Amino acid sequence: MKGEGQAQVIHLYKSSRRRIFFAGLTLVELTIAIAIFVIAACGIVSLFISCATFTDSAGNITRMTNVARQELEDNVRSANFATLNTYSQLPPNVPPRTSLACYVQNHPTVNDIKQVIIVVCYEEKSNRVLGEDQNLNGVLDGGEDSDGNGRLSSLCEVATYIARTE
Ligand SMILES: [Ca+2]
Ligand SMILES: [Ca+2]
Repeated sequence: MKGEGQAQVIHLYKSSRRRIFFAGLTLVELTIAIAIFVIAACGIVSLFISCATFTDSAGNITRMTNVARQELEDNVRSANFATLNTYSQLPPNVPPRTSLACYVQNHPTVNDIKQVIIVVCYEEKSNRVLGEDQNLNGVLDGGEDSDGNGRLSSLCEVATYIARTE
């Protein structure tokens, strides 16, 4: 008798659990669950897109800084010290959608040293121009000098001093 009662209790317990398990979700609960899932999914997708954009920009900055470094090695270091002056280059000498400007100025106190700053500006896939040269002509035009230093500026710059060797 005791065993039979215990079996009934177990049966009732199992059937109530099964009823709760198979009761399913109401429409409101389902709607809320889907809304939470959609919001979370949108956040994750936008995070992935942002990460891809930042990675692309970082790669471009590295490539364009290397363009500036290559210009320094190829043209500036081998140039005649006396005739080395400010100049700019446009494609095909530099990659497409890119401008390069080389600023040369005499050292304020030492005659035989010149400061050289090579600035590379470029247009990203999103049509955003990185650097102040908004029209990519290698020249500082009106309204482009946003930091007021009197020359083109960019994240992709290489600066050095060249000394007279002859
Ligand atoms: Ca310009
Ligand atoms: Ca500037």
